[in-house]
Amino acid sequence: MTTREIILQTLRSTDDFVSGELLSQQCEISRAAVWKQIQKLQSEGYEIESQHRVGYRLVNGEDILNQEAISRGLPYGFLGKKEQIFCYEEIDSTNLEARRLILQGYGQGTVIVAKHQTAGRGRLGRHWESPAGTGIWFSVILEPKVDLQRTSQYSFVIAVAVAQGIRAATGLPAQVKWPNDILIGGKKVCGILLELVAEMRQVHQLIIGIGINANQVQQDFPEEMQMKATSLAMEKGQSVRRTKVLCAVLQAIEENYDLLEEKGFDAIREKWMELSCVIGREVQVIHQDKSILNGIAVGLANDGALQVKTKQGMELVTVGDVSLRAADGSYFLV
Ligand code: BT5
Repeated sequence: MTTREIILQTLRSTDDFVSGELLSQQCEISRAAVWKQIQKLQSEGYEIESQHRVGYRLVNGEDILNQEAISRGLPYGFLGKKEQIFCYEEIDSTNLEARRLILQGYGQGTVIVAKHQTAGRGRLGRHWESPAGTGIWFSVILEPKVDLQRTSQYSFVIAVAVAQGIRAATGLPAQVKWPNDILIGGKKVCGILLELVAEMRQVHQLIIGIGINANQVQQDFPEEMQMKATSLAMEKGQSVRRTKVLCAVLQAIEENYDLLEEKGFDAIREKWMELSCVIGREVQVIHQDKSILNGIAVGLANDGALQVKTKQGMELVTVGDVSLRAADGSYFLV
């Protein structure tokens, strides 16, 4: 291990201060040399607090979203190999960057992360709030060997993975809402945007854009969003380590991607149903600002359509946004 690695490992092992003396003994270098290494780490973005006569402390642990920290947090697999992780301070949209990287030859497993998006996008050209430093804004490029019809199944793979990743990293009860929003306590904590690079019937790449609200406080959201949006920190009551959440989600994407290939959509559907906040609930489906359907959500079809039991019979919903009926009888669209 290099000196740098020993210092980082020691700082990471505790939330408390570590004395310069201890670090100098462990690295077998002088305390002045330790201080130099600390300054170098700080210049790379590690937030290290130093206190005279006390020592050094890594603030907010791993919350630095860089290539090294992310690749270290991932088990060896096809997703996020070190040379396929791109991190930006600021970018227009990680999905747009994914497109540009595809033109340069990048593919399966590439991960693009930005601390700030200037043109973050939702579905149907909607705007996605992506302020600097507080969220986890990223895209993943996948190249599944499937025809166009089956690609929608991947949006459920991703929704399940994001909910599981958030649960694993934070313990928060994240739920999925059709088609692929992630909610906690009925508020949106994450949105997913799936885009295709395809020809006629053949899918070349899936670009999966994921925006997770991590450390925002309520006032960080525009006023009109404050009732509907939340962040992991708001739910947890303390800030979260973005790298930890990101790595947990990436790991879950890989596991569920493999699960779909090995066991088929039934296995994913089962998990989605367990994590869903719509199944068994009265829902209203809104499309182009109009309510098109009311009924009880009962399941998920093979193509990802939501099965809704209405007075007229079973309907399959393939477009639109789902709102849930609240106790007072009103419908609430997140
Ligand atoms: C989505 O769209 O939920 C997909 C969002 C995907 C964002 C990621 S970030 C990384 C990648 N790069 C991108 O450019 N995009 C992806 P949709 O279901 O259309 O929801 C959009 C609506 O959610 C907006 O009209 C707002 O009402 C609301 N919204 C916007 N920003 C939000 C935020 N940060 N948190 C919660 N709600 C938000």
